[in-house]
Amino acid sequence: MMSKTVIAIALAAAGAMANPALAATHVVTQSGFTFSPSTLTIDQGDTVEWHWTAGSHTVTSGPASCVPDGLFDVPLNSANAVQSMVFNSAGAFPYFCQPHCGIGMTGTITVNAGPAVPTVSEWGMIGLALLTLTGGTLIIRKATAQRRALA
Ligand SMILES: [Cu+2]
Repeated sequence: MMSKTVIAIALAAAGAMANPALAATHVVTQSGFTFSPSTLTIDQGDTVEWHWTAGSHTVTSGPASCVPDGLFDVPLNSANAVQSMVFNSAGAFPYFCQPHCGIGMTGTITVNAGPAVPTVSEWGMIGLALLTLTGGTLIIRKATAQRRALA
């Protein structure tokens, strides 16, 4: 049934547009010789901010064996009190503080894969297909229904 397919696509498109994947910012605080929280799970595209409180530290990517893997390595000290990183790839990202890794100043950011979001050109094609199939009436009806549902 053509009309059911069109409605399904329109609903999916409206739903995705009403609830865009909002990137969040998470804070990891340096507390003594620990990162708090030491393990953090985030979504793809989220930002992690490391906040310094005292001493001289680093945020250095690499496993708890304290060998840098070269992904990132930034100071966390009075002159660099906030370090911010965006994680665009899914996976586990262990890190440590270079001076204090040996006494367990380590952490891990786990990045969950986000849902596949259509690209701008894909949205354009969906819109064009809907206009072609419906002459625009279905989109207007759906938009009106959505506004009523939100009110
Ligand atoms: Cu440290």
